[in-house]
Amino acid sequence: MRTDQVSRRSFLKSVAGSAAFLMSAHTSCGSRRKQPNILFIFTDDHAYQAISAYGSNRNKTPHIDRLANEGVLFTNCCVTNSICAPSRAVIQTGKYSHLNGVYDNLQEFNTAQQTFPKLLKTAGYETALIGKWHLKADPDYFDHWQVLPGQGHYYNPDFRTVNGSIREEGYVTEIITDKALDWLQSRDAQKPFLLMLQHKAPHREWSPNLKDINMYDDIDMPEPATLFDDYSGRGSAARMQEMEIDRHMTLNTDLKVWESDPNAQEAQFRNRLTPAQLEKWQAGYADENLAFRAANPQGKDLVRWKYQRYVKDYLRCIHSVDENIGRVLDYLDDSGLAKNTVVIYSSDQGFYLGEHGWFDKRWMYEESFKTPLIVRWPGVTKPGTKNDALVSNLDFAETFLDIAGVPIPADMQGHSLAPLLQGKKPANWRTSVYYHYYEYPAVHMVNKHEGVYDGRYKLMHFYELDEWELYDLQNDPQELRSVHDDPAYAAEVQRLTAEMARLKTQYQVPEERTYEYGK
Ligand code: SGN
Ligand code: CA
Repeated sequence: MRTDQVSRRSFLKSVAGSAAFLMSAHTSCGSRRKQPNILFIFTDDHAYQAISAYGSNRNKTPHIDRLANEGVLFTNCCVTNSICAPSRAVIQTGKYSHLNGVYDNLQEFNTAQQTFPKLLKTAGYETALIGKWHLKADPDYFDHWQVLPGQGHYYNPDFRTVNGSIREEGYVTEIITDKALDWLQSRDAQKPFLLMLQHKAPHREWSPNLKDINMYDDIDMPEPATLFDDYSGRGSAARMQEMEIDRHMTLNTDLKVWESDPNAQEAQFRNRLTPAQLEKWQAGYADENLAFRAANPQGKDLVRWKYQRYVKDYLRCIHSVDENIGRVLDYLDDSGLAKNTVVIYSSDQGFYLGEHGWFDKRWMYEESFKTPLIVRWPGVTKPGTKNDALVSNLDFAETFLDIAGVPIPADMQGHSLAPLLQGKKPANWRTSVYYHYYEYPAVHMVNKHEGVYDGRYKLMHFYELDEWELYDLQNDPQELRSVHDDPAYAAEVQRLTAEMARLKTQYQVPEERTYEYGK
């Protein structure tokens, strides 16, 4: 069969598939209802391991948990490409990287293409984007936008606006929340709204709100079981990476120990922090840093110290995210908006909090492949539900359109989650997901790979190394031993290889691999 026939067939199939979903979804959440508001609260690098509703053994997130208690928590939300800008482009378009054009963090998003906020706007929604955007081009298809330049800053952040750049004094998570609340109060109350409230936190270098800088000082955070992983059961990619707490996390910038040159660390803050802020920041770390220098830990002890400092700063950032989500939820209650507002909490991807000795993301391994997803849809979601269906950030755009009663374009590649949110799992719900990470050779040096996951098995292909890995998550939830070459798993390898080929046809993944980083 010619490739154009294959793609035409799969196109027709996907049109038929979407139509079926549309019909079922629209008869139940239909356009006769008042269009609900959509509040999408999004963070950057929030590991599900750091949410108490997901079972964190390290912190409490009462406000995020409140959403879970009042809505649905998804335990199997997979990203298509575990990195920031690509994830955001997938969410805007409902399409994989090879179709939306953003394979890595360097590429600019083509804002001329179809996005779900544009479709909602056409359907009468007032739309706003506040916070981290990371897709370079002005997001001027929103009615209102104020975004951080690039990664943005934690302290006294700048914002890109229609009127140029402005600097705000304070802590970024609070300021983004303030701006979101201001917009909610000043929007056109006659229209339903879409608000994308997108935090910078808890991105590297994990700088806390100064008021929280000493939170957790007196406790030891539990260490993950794989903190000292030796990668012996996996392929060479796991040994080639550069994201180890031990070898790649810096004492100075990442861990705020201004060791040899006391001014080096301060220098980057001096331009941003007011003298009063700088004093608090230095005082916050001073005692621990002194003790660290006196003890001068080495080897595993040093890794342990670094882990503690890292994860505490990370969790301090999460504390502020959670607290500010609480402010927004209170505002929804007080203003009467809560009952007609769907609130979604998610992150651009997961993150390593010392699992496998790592920080960062990128891999198809669990911690970075799975992202938090919690949805509260008053009157629709059953409070306190957990849903283990295979869902994806590929589905977000379709879901938001469906919630609004707006037709889902046939070229979007995911499926509306509306039936799942209503407690009904369609009989033909997907049974596998396709993954593809591209950004290499780049920071953290994670090799390109693609793969397929079916809820139990994960097949991964590091194609430039020509190495395959297979994990049986039921027997090996931490993914410590690839069973790809174990004859006992030959049938699974064969089945999943065929399944990946099928998914690549369905998603129109080009056969030829032309992507090159930086080109
Ligand atoms: C920066 C970070 C990296 C991180 C990328 C991408 N280094 O380069 O650790 O992987 O961003 O992050 S830093 O020292 O500058 O913080 S992403 O979330 O934007 O994809
Ligand atoms: Ca990110």
